[in-house]
Amino acid sequence: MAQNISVPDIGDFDSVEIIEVLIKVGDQINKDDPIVTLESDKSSVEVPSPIAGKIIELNINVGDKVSKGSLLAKIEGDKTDLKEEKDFKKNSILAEKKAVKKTDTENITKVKSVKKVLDQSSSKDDVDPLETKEWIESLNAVIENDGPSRASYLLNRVVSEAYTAGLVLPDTRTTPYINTIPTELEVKSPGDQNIEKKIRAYIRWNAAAMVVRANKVSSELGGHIGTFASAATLYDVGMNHFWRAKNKDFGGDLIYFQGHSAPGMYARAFLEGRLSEKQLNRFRQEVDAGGLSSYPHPWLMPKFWQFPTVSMGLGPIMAIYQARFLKYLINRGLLKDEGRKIWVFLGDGETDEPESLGAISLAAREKLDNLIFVVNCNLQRLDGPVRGNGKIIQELEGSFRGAGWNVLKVIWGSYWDPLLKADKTGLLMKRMNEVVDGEYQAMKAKGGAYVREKFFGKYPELIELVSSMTDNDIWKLNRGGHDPHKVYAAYHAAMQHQGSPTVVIAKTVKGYGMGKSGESMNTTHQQKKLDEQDLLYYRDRFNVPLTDEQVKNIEYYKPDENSEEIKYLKERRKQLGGFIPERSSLSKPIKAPPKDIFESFMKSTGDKEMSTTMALVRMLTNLLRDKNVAPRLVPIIPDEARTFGMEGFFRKIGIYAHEGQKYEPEDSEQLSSYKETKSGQVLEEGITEAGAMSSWIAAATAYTNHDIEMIPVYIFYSMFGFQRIGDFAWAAGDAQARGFLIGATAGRTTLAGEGLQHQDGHSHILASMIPNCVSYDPTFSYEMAVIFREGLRRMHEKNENIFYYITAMNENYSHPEKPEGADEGILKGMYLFKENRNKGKIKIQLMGSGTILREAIAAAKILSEDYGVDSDIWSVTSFNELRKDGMEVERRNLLNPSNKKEKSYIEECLEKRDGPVIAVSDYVRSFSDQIRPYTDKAFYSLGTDGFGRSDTRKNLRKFFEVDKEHIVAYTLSALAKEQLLGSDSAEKAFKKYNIDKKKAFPTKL
Ligand SMILES: Cc1ncc(C[n+]2csc(CCOP(=O)(O)OP(=O)(O)O)c2C)c(N)n1
Ligand SMILES: [Mg+2]
Repeated sequence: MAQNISVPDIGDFDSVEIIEVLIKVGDQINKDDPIVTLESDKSSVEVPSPIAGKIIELNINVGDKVSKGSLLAKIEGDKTDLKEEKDFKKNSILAEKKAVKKTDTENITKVKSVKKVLDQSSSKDDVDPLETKEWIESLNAVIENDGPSRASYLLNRVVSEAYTAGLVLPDTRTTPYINTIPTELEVKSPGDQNIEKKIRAYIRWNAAAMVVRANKVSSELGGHIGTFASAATLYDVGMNHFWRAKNKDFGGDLIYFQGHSAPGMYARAFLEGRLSEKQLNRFRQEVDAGGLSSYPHPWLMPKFWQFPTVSMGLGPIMAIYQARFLKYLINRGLLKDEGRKIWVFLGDGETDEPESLGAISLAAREKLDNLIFVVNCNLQRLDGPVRGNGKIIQELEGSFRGAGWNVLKVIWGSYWDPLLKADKTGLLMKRMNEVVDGEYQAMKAKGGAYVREKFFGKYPELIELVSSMTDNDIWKLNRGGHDPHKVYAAYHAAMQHQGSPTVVIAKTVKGYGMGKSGESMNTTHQQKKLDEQDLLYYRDRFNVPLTDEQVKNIEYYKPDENSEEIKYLKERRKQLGGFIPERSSLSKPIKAPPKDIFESFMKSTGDKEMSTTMALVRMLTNLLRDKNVAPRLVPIIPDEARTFGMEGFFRKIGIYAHEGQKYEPEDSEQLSSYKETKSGQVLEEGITEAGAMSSWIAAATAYTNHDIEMIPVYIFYSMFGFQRIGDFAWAAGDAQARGFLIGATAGRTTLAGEGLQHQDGHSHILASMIPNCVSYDPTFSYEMAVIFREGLRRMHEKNENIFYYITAMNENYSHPEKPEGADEGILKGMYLFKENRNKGKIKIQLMGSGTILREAIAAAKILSEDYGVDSDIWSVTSFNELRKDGMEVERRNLLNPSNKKEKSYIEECLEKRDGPVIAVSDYVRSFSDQIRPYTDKAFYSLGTDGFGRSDTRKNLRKFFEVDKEHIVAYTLSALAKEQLLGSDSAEKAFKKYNIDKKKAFPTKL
């Protein structure tokens, strides 16, 4: 049966133009295949076919204007699809809902086992201990007879009833200051504790020795001993028992190591035989190849480190979005679900960074049970305690529990177990709760007698509790993070947990084992030298089998390859699939799309006006029709899709939502309706630039972390780009990200009304600082197309480790046809756009970038017609790329004084051309000034230095003196300075254009 295909509800638009017809009569098409592309003044959107079938009539042409209801074509539907279509909307929503229901029930956290509640003896607040006892006995009876789930249900019901009755409920954000997992329920480690202890001792020793040796070479080199000393057990348990490496059978767990614990990872790799003694001796001496980087830097050690973490705060948030991106890949069917985990190590001080905790609610909301944080709470930062007056572990527990995480506190080691069991008064737990971190820190610096007096001494019952213990026994009472049993139990529980992310909050001692030279002391963080006595102490503390002489020589310790320790360590890693960390990539390149996908952008748009943002969105729409590229595109938008005219993507490829869509969207009848789906492709990130950038980094490094090449395109307000997330962009360079960053609404005067905080006149300068960031400021759609196509080829087909920053504007204008042979220049950074040869006596070289090129083109016309000044107009697509070339060539010339001088690309372009250079852009002058050294011509630059402000484009360009009138007047003045023209022309022009010479320089306004 034939069916009409009409224009659906397209929102507020009427009479929109058809810019592409994508079908012809006789075509057999699938449901949702695009029929035509419509374009309003702001965005373009495809109209999909409602059913599958054969096109039997076509009723429109390119250029026609259509509105809602206009007939586009007729289709003879395949039978099954006709019915399908009717039920389509209903079904898709229902299906998503069903899927959600299923996962919801799956995710109900099962209470597996629980120990019985102990009847702790009464506290002073207990007015009726007998009654309390009865309540506790009832609870125990339920646990025993009906199981823990029933007990939990009853408690929750009682609490709800109490709330409705107006009772003030207890604060449940935090739990008592003891381990979350009761001793009876701890899963025991299957490892050989004796051997593991020895291995850990050697790693500790070698890590410290490596830092000390480096500082013997030069005290400039630095390094940290105290951090890894506090975290050694936390890492070792993971390495020996939990973290599975990437290999041909498994994708691998991803571990974000705390930046300044790097020495410990090198020390382990040394025992594993992956790093040599020679390499350890080159810690922090990297300039000649073969050294070890100070911190995890994939750029410097590309086969070892995976994640740059040392700028504190970036690791945690990047890891959250990494875990989310892993689920995205799985839900989109691009990766199989292998139960891979993302582990993230961070310091307790590091949690001060807003980025560290800023996305934890997202992790819970997205049910990222593939994510495990380990916060090493050594109670110290750099200068001193983290919260001397408070308790960081409790504070973090509150934040994470509040956000919906599974929290596992690992506070006390096994030596405390008998004491806690014997504490019939409840006073031990009370004391644990009341001591603040500053005191806990001091106790570990001052010894057993001090702990007896200050900790247990507060209550006679507690003094009694430890009366049979020596001071040494008391000193040995360990903290949870140093107890491999407790750590193992927590990691095991974290691995099993489903439905939410887990945080293991472990209590440790900074500088553990360093004794008087830096255990739990405020100066520990900076400690990088240990004298002979300290080293001997450290050796003895961990029983490292080295002679005094060897200790004095700071020798490393590595047992024989056949020793039980090395055999054990290697066997453990073999069982877990290989070594960690290790960086590799098995991804396949994506074949670059055929030329014709971009061909339409090479032609003139005629009278039709559009912005480069629109052109880019159209390119992306076209790319979504390419079978190689389409599934790999990851459009990332920080809730500005409508600003950039990208709402057409919602319906077309869906917004990723792990729970699908549980509601019918308000605009469900419209073509661009807000469609959330589990297999959605768009990452609609909400208002978080840090989050969106973290998503981009996850996608941009998927080629190494997931062995799949992805093409992330993150589009943002350019002003909220590099200057907001500059540190992430730097880390992205380190991580060798591949993808596109699009600074939209770019340029200081192009984004008119928005004002000072929105108008970007410097993002390109910031981009230029990142060595592997390639950046462009194109003016015309064909430039954008050439640049984007080359980006796809270089990054995703040729696998170059670079990323692109491209600015796009929202100013509408018509676009000319690509000049013959311009491609090479567009990519190198400049090409001759036009020559004005009207037999003028004087010549200038006029350079422009972004929309200000258009002012230059207009100025050239005036100069030619009114003043007889001829010009060569250069479209500069990238001052940044030109500078890179200029610098390199200049250096080569300086290194080879006896060779013939090599020419930079700028020189090649300009050498046979006359006249001074006038360079203009919508950015600060230093942007165009960058190329000044690479030409011997007189050089004048105009730019938008100063704070922006809201006004019309015309007024803003006048204010910043980059409009055509200023370009004309300043050019005439420059020609006067160069003695190529009398000064009267310039003076007349200043008058003619009402240029106020008394106006202050814009940076002062
Ligand atoms: C963004 C950032 N700011 C400052 C530093 C310098 N820094 C390195 S370690 C450190 C203290 C870290 O304390 P914590 O997170 O508690 O780690 P610990 O060494 O105690 O495990 C500081 C301030 C940094 N690396 N990154
Ligand atoms: Mg700390």
